[in-house]
Amino acid sequence: MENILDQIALCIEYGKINEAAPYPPELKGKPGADELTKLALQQGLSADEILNSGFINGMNRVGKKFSEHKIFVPQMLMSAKAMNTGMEHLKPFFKSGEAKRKGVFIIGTVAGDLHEIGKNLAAMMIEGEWLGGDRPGKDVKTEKFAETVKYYPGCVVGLSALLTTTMVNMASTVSVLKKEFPGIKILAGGAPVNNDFCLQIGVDFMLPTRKKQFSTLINFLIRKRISDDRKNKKYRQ
Ligand code: B12
Repeated sequence: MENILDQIALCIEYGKINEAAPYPPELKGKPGADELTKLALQQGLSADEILNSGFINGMNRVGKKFSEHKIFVPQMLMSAKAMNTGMEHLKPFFKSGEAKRKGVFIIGTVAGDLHEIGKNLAAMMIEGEWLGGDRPGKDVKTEKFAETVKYYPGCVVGLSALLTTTMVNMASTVSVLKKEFPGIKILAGGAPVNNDFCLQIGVDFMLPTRKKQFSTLINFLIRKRISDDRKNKKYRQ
C-alpha cells in the first residue's frame, strides 16, 4: 500500500480531482486529490509536506512527461485542476500567519503566460505571513500592473513567469514600472527565472531555493517595510 503522499502525487500526475471524477478511467471510484489531501491533514501531515512531497512532486512528473511528449495540454490542465482542488484544503494553513495588513503586495503572471498555480501559492504565503495581497491575475499586461501600482502607492510587486518565451515580457514590465515608479521594489519568481536574469533586468529580489524561499522573501519584505517606516520617521535614525 503506497503512502498517502505518493497517492496524492499520483492523483496530481494523472489529474484525478476527486472520487466522483470519471477521469482518468483507471482511477474511477478511487479517492482523488480532494479526499486524500483532507485525509492527509487529518492524519497529521503538515501542509508543507503535502505541498512538496505530494503536489509539487506530482507536478514535476507532469512537466517531465510533457517535455518528453508523453502527455499533452489537456492532461496538464487536469493535473492543474487536481492540484488547485487539493490546495483549497491547504490554504487556511498558509494563511494562518499574522492577519494585520502591513502593506500591499501585488502579484501577477506576466503577459502571455497563463500559469497561475505558483504565483497563487506565493500570494497565499505572503498574504498569510506579512502583507495583504492584491492579485492582478494571469496574463497581465504592463499597463494593468502600472494601473494597480498607482492604486496602491508604496506596494511591492511580484512577477511570475513559467515560460522562457514570456520572460522577455517580465523584462519589459520591470523596465516600465521602474521608470514610472522610481524606488519601487520588484520580486520575480517562476521556474525559468534565475539570478543572472534578475540582475540583468533590474529585479530587486528573487527566491534562491524552494526550501527557504518564503522565509527569505518575508524577511526581504520586512526589511523593505522597516526602511519605508524609517523614511516616514517612524523610527529614530
Ligand atoms: C500546470 C502546467 C500548465 C497548465 C497551467 C494551469 C494553471 N492554471 O496554472 C497549462 C495546461 C495551462 C499549461 C500550459 C502551457 N504550458 Co505549462 N506547465 C505546467 C506544469 C506541469 C506545472 C506548473 C506548476 O503549476 N508548477 C507548480 C508550481 C507550484 O510551481 P511554480 O509555478 O514553479 O511556482 C513555484 C516557484 O517558482 C515560485 N514562484 C512562482 N512564481 C512566483 C512569483 C513570485 C513573485 C515569487 C516570489 C515566487 C514565485 O513559487 C512556487 C512555489 O514553489 C509545468 C511543468 C513544471 N513541473 O513546472 C509546465 C511548463 C511550465 N509548461 C510548459 C509549456 C511549454 C506550456 C505551453 C506552451 C504548452 C503548449 N504547447 O500549449 C502552454 C503555455 C500556455 C501559456 N500561454 O501560458 C513548459 C515550459 C517550458 C519553458 N521553459 O518555456 C513546462 C516547464 C513543461 C515542460 N517541461 O516542458 N501549463
